[in-house]
Amino acid sequence: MIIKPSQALKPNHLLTEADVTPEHIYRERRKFMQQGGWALAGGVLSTFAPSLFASGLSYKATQYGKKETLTPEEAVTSYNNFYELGTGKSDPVNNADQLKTQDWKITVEGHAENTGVFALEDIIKKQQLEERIYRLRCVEAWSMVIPWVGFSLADMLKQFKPTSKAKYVEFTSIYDPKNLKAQSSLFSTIDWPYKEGLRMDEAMNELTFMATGLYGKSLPNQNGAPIRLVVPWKYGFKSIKSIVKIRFTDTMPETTWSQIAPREYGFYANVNPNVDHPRWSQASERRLPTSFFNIKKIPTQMFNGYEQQVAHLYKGMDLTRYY
Ligand SMILES: Nc1nc2c(c(=O)[nH]1)N[C@H]1C(S)=C(S)[C@@H](COP(=O)(O)O)O[C@H]1N2
Ligand SMILES: [Mo]
Repeated sequence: MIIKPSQALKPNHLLTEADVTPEHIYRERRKFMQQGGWALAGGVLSTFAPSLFASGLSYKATQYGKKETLTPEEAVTSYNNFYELGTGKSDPVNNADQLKTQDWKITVEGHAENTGVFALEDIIKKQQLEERIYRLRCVEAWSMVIPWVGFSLADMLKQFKPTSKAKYVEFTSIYDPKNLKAQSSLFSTIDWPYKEGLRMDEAMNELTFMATGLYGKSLPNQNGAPIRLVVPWKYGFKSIKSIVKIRFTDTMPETTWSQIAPREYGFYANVNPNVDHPRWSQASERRLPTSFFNIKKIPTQMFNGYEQQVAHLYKGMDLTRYY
């Protein structure tokens, strides 16, 4: 979580124009699917469809983020924070095959009626996939706009029937030190596995999302395959990747970054241009992809621009204290 000045200003050499999926092509593909292209492909073009659309997911469009300019897919999938795969921004894509996602299971524990170990596919098949375009604002002061595919966390949590004792929900990422080299390193800052949490009302907010895909395809490993949280009004570290456990609790769970540096990273971590990180300002952000000639600094918005949907959750709370 430390931005070295050299890193902040370095041109991202990975992001040449040629590498990037032109947005108009993506938009056309998306329009095609929304207009029933899938049915057509299945019926008329069945011999061509598998090769053309093999990696495509079927999902419904939504209004979320429709007016945003998307961050190119190449940037979304090659500039990542995923410390299980290394601390450098390009480590996750380079070490992506260390993450083994076959036969993924999610353990559900705590204050709920329907607890146990569930195969991921059994959880997903009860959900209708949809696309939502959200801004992602990292606490390090860069941001992206990402077209996620997934479903609302509220809909998923309802499957487990949380009881009235459930005040918080805790999420845990994969722990696999045999394959994830960073987890067996003696020099890691993180006490593995990575953990995050939300208050129950935050978890049940309509914006809170579970992503299983992006840009119309299954999640790449470096983005937190096979399933990760997306909480668009909070700093990116809350959006925990590669989730293997969900626990309903009556007390506030410990979370990875607030354990490492409690003065710098709180439990709430709401995007807030008026509350600076102790070591840097949060008033503005770099919208990726940037280049040496174009840093694209934009002002940071309260709750990352989702104030209307979430401000009520924090009424009466001093946001300089509950950061
Ligand atoms: N398990 C896990 N989840 C994680 C992280 C991590 O290191 N490990 N990094 C977080 C941070 S700091 C950010 S900004 C986002 C980045 O998501 P992206 O790489 O898909 O853009 O993932 C978050 N989720
Ligand atoms: Mo982040």
